[in-house]
Amino acid sequence: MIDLYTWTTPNGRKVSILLEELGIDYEVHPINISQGDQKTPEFLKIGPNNKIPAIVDRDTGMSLMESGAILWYLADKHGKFLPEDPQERIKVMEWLMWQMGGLGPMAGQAHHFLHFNPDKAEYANERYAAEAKRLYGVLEKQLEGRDYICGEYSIADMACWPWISRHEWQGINLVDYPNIRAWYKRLLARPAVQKGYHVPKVMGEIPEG
Ligand SMILES: N[C@@H](CCC(=O)N[C@@H](CS)C(=O)NCC(=O)O)C(=O)O
Repeated sequence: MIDLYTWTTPNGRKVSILLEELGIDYEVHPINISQGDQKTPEFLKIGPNNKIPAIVDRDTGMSLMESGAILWYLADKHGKFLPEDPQERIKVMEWLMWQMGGLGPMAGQAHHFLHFNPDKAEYANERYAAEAKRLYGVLEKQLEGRDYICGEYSIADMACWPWISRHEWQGINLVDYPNIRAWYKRLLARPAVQKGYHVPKVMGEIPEG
């Protein structure tokens, strides 16, 4: 049994999507980051960086923060969505790191400047719009001739997909990225992705792409 501390954001949804894909029991603990729940002493014992997501594995008592580490831990523990072959495995790590260090942080900044604070900081608007386009270009190329980012469906796809679901906030039209659009819809068709997206609560329709 996994305790999942999460909210309605891309980083949280990565983990709920994987938990749904694994089909394992988990209990959701909503951490409303708009109200500051992530800064309470109780939460900080589990997530010392005051950010969601975080988990506690009741089998071991271990707590874990950072969505990339959580995805890796759960996939490794259950032997799914992570290849056994060492070279294929490290390619999944490579794209997981690309999401954690590139797509997530840059798209997150694009949300702040382009979606929440538009037309107030020209330099930042241009910088993050251009960086979003660059990153989409990288992913578009990687998906050429592949159904999934590393060939087989893996935690690299689950890490990237919730960020791509917010493409409109990043000034991106998926029509301009046909490989990403087809991949986006491929994942959207999966019941576990739809269910995981709506954890801890429904926030409207999932963008269709
Ligand atoms: N690198 C972290 C980033 C987590 C993160 O940025 N979480 C955001 C929501 S998506 C958050 O909890 N923000 C609350 C805050 O910064 O106070 C991860 O991937 O887990």
